[in-house]
Amino acid sequence: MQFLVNHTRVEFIRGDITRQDTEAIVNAANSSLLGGGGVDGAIHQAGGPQILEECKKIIARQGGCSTGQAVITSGGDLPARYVIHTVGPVWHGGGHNEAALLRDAYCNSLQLAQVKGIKSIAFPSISTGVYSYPIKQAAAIAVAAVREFAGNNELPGLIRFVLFSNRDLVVYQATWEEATGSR
Ligand code: AR6
Repeated sequence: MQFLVNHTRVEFIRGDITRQDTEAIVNAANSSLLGGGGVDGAIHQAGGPQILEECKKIIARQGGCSTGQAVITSGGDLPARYVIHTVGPVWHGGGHNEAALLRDAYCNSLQLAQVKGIKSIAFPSISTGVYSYPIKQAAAIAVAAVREFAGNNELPGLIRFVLFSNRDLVVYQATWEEATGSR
């Protein structure tokens, strides 16, 4: 499914983010930036050691990445030229600023992409795996952040949500349709 918001195409697909040929892909990382499981593990495995080397330089410079913030490395051996590493919140029941922090993770990733002049970007479903954020609530935040950003900015011209399961894809698409009244 794809939609146009202002100058930006927004797509929803089921797939593996490491296979995307967008200029940047987003990693659902943790604050250490040293890798982990899920998307993070898959990206470091497919992208090779160069990504971790660059993460270590960022750690030396700024000591990791706080929740809601984003940093950028090259894509190593990946088809994508860049990886934007962002840290979503761990779900603690919803009363610990999780919604604002998840929104920050999307907005700061998009902002960083725009500053770098990146034309296309792919997002996984941040925080809904190991970090246990309920998928419907996470999808509502992701969709709202992307819609608002695309409404106010020309770049990136393509924003793609890459969902790992069909169930997640259905949730994200339905959330988009509810938010926009589109079908
Ligand atoms: N492509 C697209 N989506 C994927 C892929 C893939 N290759 N692999 C998994 N997913 P998670 P989080 C989906 O746990 O919740 C790591 O250890 C997955 O099914 O990767 O933000 C980090 O180092 C789920 O829907 O990220 C952190 O410590 C979504 O990606 C922590 O996990 C996010 O799941 C971050 O947890």
